Amino acid sequence: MKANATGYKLNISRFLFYAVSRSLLMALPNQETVDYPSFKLLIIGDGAAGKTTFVKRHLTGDFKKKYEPTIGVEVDPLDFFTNCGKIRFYCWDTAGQWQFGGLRDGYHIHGQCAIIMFDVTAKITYKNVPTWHETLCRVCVNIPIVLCGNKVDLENREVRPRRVNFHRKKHLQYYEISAKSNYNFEKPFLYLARKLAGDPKLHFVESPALAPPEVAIDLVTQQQYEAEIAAAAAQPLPDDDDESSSTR
Ligand SMILES: Nc1nc2c(ncn2[C@@H]2O[C@H](COP(=O)(O)OP(=O)(O)O)[C@@H](O)[C@H]2O)c(=O)[nH]1
Ligand SMILES: [Mg+2]
Repeated sequence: MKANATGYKLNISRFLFYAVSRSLLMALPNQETVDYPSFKLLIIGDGAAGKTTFVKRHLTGDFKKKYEPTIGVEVDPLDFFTNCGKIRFYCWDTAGQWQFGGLRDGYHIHGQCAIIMFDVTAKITYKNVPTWHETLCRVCVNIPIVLCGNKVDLENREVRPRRVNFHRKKHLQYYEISAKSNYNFEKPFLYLARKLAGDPKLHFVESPALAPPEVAIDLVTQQQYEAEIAAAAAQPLPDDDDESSSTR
């Protein structure tokens, strides 16, 4: 981000210094680093939730990705253009071999923000969200986190929108997404960018180049789901701790 006529608040300057000075910790050793704010973004969640598909929608990131076979991780640098300049998320995406044994703490270390993804058509992937969250929070204390329910383009939904409560208990942001249709692709990144910059008004001024949608989403149904989520948010949290116990 470069200073311009509008000037920035002190917290933005601190944010710039902090973000740039740490950039070497978040890219892989053989990976390009840049002189604008960059953040290590952890993408976690059950296998087949759609994490890799999601990250690869961003075409520039996919082009610049690096794979580290020894730790089984791929890091895709995703750039976004904001009203304060460029911001980069180094997206750490695990290869499948860790799915069953859990992730090592080394993967999480220096994580500055995270996306926890589940598949709305597979209830078990939502049920496992608390475990992913707990593992993450053991290493990364107080980082901004977005919960994403992916594959909302599919009709065989198992996790009803109003049953998604975990984010409310833990003060995370929640978005419904469909990686294959690009639905809400930018929302998680915008939320994280605003939190990291400490500027709730930060906005994107240019859309990133995305892969063309592979499927269409039924927007009328999805709007009903979004309304259901908004209505549920206005209700007290249900008492039962097992938020995935029912899909109805
Ligand atoms: N219909 C649909 N399928 C998806 C979507 N995202 C991912 N998939 C499919 O789900 C499967 C698992 O995706 P992948 O990205 O490999 O999951 P990962 O293990 O979490 O990285 C693949 O067959 C993807 O094509 C989506 O938004 N909609
Ligand atoms: Mg994957």
